[in-house]
Amino acid sequence: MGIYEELEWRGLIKDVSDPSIREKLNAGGMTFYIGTDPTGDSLHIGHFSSFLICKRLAEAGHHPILLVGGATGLIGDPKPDSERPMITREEVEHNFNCLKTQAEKLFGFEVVNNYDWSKDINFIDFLRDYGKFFNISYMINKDIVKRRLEQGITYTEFSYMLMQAMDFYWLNEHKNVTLQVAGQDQWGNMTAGIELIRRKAGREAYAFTMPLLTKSDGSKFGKTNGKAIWLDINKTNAYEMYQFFINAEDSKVIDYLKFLTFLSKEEIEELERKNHEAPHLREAHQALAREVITFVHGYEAYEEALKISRALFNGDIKSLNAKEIEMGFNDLPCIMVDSEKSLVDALIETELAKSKREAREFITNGAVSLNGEKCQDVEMKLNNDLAIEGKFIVMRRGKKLYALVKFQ
Ligand code: 629
Repeated sequence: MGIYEELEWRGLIKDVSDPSIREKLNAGGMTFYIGTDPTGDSLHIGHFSSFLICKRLAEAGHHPILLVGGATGLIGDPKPDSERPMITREEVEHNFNCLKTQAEKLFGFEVVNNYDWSKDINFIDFLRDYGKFFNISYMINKDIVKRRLEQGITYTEFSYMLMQAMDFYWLNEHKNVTLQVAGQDQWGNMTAGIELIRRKAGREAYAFTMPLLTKSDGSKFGKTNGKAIWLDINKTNAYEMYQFFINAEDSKVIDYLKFLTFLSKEEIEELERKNHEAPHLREAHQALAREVITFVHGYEAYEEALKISRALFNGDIKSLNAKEIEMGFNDLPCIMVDSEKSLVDALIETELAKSKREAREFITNGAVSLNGEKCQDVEMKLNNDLAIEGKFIVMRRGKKLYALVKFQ
């Protein structure tokens, strides 16, 4: 199986600009690039799924370049539905630095910035040297532009495809880049680049797209309750990432393994069998969480996430240290306490109980536990003597409702 066939098996090939790409990918030795705009201060799981292609192609003997768009980030790639709000230069620069550091650390490949070669092109040169190669009818026939023409699109965003085309041209001229890879939403921008290289330099360049990862209902993959899964551990901790993958849909978990991990065809087929025969063991989900978290945050972070999730599952809160408690309960109702608070008040303030009467009832019925131990004392006072490392008391009401009491 060549790399092309492997990518095909993983479901990673959507559109190809030319059928000869199969041979070219299997032969190795191409320099290629994939780009992202610094619209935020961290990559997320959506970026991750497309950026992994760098490693896959590098392992097959190609040379990757990652582009972070310090110039294109100032303009904004048109979204299908509406114009993007402009972000400040300072913000773009800050985001650029964050993404560059993150991408280098994760993938270890060369990172370039299109601001370096775009910033000095003046408007007259731009129109004479690049604008002449683009026919307006070609530009307005691009899917994204066509969709935007009705609600409106500014000249600024309309020009975006030329900037990305100029990047491909520049990288082709200066770094011998002959291939661009991206998610399927980038097809129009990439083919504009191929066109520019062909007309302006008379050379052939190539592109292929990968499908975007989706959930079974067709919606975007990579969010839980509207929150993105970030690769920055300070924005999404390893335990949250673990929960995200462990809860992936059964019908999609094999697709995700193919997209997001380097497990081999044999290993994934084995997991597919297990997922069929013994779905309750969730081995495929485990493998998915393990592989992605280990890649992004390292094996120790994965083990920590696993430990937290086991402790929470078994109600064994006391086996966790303060840092692990904080990770595991990041999303929960939390109250700060200076020195002491009655358990009854704490239950009300965290909304685990609606009234004093209800709170007392829960306590006497044995429905309340503190750090995993049942507490039936209605006069109970919470203070940092009870807290893990003097910092946290985890309150639980019933089977599933948790809240955190944090001491200053
Ligand atoms: C200049 C800018 C280039 C080449 C690419 C770019 C960025 C590109 C873009 N990419 C998306 C992004 O930045 O907007 N115009 O969020 C995103 N990408 C990864 C995948 C994608 C794409 O980073 O390609 O398809 C989604 O995962 O939307 O010279």
